Parts: sequence; C-alpha cells; structure tokens
Amino acid sequence: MKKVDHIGIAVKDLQLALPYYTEVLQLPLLGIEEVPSQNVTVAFLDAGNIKLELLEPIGEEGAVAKFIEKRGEGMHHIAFGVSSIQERMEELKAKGVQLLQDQPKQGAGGAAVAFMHPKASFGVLYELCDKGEK
Ligand code: CMX
Repeated sequence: MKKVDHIGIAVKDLQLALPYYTEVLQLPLLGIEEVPSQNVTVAFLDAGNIKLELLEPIGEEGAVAKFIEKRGEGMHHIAFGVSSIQERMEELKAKGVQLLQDQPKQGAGGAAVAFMHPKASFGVLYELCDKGEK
C-alpha cells in the first residue's frame, strides 16, 4: 500500500453537501460521476495531497444507502492507490485478509477497485484502487 488515493465520505444529497466543501472549505471540485457498479453518484474534490470522494446513494439498495441508513452520513472508506491490483489482492488473500470480491470491479474514473471487509481491518473499510499508473 504505497499511498492513500482518496477518502470516501457518505452523504445523503450531493447538492446539499457540495457547497460546504467547495465554498466553505474551498476545495476545488474535480468532477461528478455516476458509478452504476456501486449504486452511487460521486464527486471528487482536490484536498491537496489526496482527494475526497463524496458518495451519494442511487436508490435504496447498495452499500452506501445501507451505510447511511444504519450509521448516518460520514466517513465511509479509505482508498489506497495500488498498481497490479490482482497481485495485491492475491497477496492479501494469502495473508488471510477477507476481500469482498474475487475480481476487481470498475469504479470511478474507470479504475479497477476491490474492497477489504471492515471486520478484517479493525473496523475500517479499505479500498484498493488501480488506475493503471506505474
Ligand atoms: N466502515 C466500517 N464498518 C462498516 C462499514 C464501513 N463503511 N460498512 C459496514 N460496516 C460494518 C457494519 O457496521 C457492521 O458491523 P457490525 O456487525 O459490528 O454491526 C458490519 O460492517 C456489517 O455491515 P452491514 O451493515 O451488515 O452491511 P453488509 O455486511 O451488508 O455490508 C460491506 C458491509 C462492507 C460488506 C458492504 O458495505 C460492501 O460490500 N462494501 C464494499 C463496496 C462499497 O462500499 N461500495 C461503495 C463505495 C463505492 C465507491 O467508492 O465508488
């Protein structure tokens, strides 16, 4: 795990949350995108050394909708930027870490992503995020 790429933050309504980040905190908005594989619309903000990813659920199914229903809005996951995600996943599996899928899925920006179960990581949901960068 070389670096943190972004921190995911669950919000009920992007349009309500965004002005806080762009106007009060004055973080530049990098873009807004639907990620159907994860049932979310996301907004990325430039926080200097990392990005913040605001996650608004699409519909009532999906991990983020369930998270907000159970725990309310707030910090949802930390994403490590990795290369060769499949190899990283194999290494973690060999170390006994429970991954939430066998194959990476397509995430925001076309990145290949995979998640580790929070129960395997002392209560934190970690994402591996491979943008094909070396
Ligand atoms: N961070 C920390 N703990 C979390 C969590 C999170 N984000 N989400 C759930 N948990 C905890 C719950 O509190 C619960 O703990 P307890 O058993 O102590 O109550 C446990 O994990 C199980 O949670 P649950 O509500 O029963 O939910 P599920 O088991 O149905 O799902 C999880 C949990 C992590 C498997 C599911 O959210 C998942 O598959 N996540 C990966 C995909 C994802 O999060 N996608 C959205 C982001 C997309 C993007 O970045 O683009």
